[in-house]
Amino acid sequence: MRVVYSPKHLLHEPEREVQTGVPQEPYERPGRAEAIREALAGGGGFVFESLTEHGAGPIEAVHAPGLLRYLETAWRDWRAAGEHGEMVPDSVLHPALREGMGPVREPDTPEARLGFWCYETMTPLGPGTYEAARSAVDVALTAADLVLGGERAAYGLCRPPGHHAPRSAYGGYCFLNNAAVTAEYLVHATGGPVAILDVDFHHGNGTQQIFYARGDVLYVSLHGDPARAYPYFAGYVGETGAGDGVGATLNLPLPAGCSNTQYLDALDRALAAIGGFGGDTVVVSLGIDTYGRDPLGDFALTTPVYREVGKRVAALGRRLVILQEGGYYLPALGENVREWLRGAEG
Ligand code: SP5
Ligand code: ZN
Repeated sequence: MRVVYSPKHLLHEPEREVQTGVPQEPYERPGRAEAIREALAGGGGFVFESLTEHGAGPIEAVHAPGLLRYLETAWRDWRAAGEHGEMVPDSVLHPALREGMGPVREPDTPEARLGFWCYETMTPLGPGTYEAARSAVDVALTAADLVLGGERAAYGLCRPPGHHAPRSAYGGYCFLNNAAVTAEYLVHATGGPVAILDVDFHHGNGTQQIFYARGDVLYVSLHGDPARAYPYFAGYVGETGAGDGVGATLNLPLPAGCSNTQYLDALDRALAAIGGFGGDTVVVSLGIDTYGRDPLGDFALTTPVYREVGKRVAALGRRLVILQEGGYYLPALGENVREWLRGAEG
């Protein structure tokens, strides 16, 4: 299988992440993508490709132009205002703050703009973040190009990940929604509908939000129940889409301790929904934080299940654009990704 990788992800190097007020070593760190790269380079017939630049157009097709402009200028303006450390907001735009008062416009000062665009404290923005986030989108779109060019499946080693970024905000270690940009790009390129299968441990609230009222992009996710797991405020069963998108969102929340068998049963439900939806291309948001030892997940999956998951997804008979999302247990991350991809090759 072709693998798209760029060393530009190394430019995003968080120093810490603040979880419930406690600063700690970042889980989302450069070593993640390097562990995956090393595992895939170590055998299994993976062929590495570098990225092709696609410009801002495909990004602005799903994100607010203001978000992209903000990410591009944020670090420079922060420094110009005399700040030094990486950027974490002290105040975010909670919807209740302006309940009944209509929208607020983007403020002018660096700290106010930060709380306007970023929705939590675990996703610091640093000097190289923007360039890395742009490279992750280009990695994803280059993988899509390989599939449009005739490959049955291709893998984009995206970092930073993307599925928590909605149209007009960033968070959840995600700045630009690589999978959403790619799905929209594929809708335009193929003229047909596109399905997204999100198997990261966390619900892809950003991807769901972007396509919630769209009937031509199906979003299906298996994840830890948001009643206990990040992102808490999206991913419930009752969320099935709005307007033209009614029926084009399917959430399958799963319990703590979820076993391989329970997981594969839920996967079969997800695949049945995708099979019943049109289109010939599926974007996979591939998170490996479902692994039993992952520090951010609470499922009990073991390494052999990943090959089986890849195999069942490939059995759909659709073209696959597989994009990396989460996965934080480095000793097994590369092997688990490799098993998934080998399964997907059939
Ligand atoms: C792409 C991806 O996998 N993003 C995951 C973002 C989740 N961030 C960590 C959430 C941690 C929840 N808080 C734990 C409380 C510890 N006191
Ligand atoms: Zn995740």
